[in-house]
Amino acid sequence: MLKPNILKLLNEQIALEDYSANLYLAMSSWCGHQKLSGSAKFLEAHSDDEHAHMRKLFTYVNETGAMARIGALAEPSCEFSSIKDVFEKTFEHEKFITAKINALVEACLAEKDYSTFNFLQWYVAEQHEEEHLFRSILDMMDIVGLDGRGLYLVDKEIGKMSQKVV
Ligand code: OFO
Repeated sequence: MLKPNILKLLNEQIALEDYSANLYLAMSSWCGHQKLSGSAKFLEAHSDDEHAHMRKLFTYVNETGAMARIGALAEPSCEFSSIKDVFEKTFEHEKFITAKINALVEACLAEKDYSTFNFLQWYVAEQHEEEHLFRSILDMMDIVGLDGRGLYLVDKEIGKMSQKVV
């Protein structure tokens, strides 16, 4: 049985993963509008991954006998100054999500909720992967550059990374 504070944090995380899915979909839309089809495809696939992260939490909470809640979501921004701006924001967002997962893990330890602690280890590993993924995209932009041909190549490479990771 989940303690009330753990249930509250898990339900907040459900909303955050759902928000992440919408944020990446909004970013995909912006990229598509800029004719950056590789980035649009990648971010759309990543939005699906975030939705899967949300569903995984949803299932876990309901399996414990508690009730998963679907909270209201803020509208994500769809205004970006450049492709670099988009991916800097994805990286910042993932660092924010990592901090939220870490806070959940710490709360589980404080409450001696080892089952939820164990469940959350998947998210701990996932956040490592996601921060690495977005950092590597930013590194590629710095190395290749984003002028003319560079932008074309970077977008194409990002498109190749769009296979599902979940
Ligand atoms: Fe992008 O990560 Fe979910 O959890």
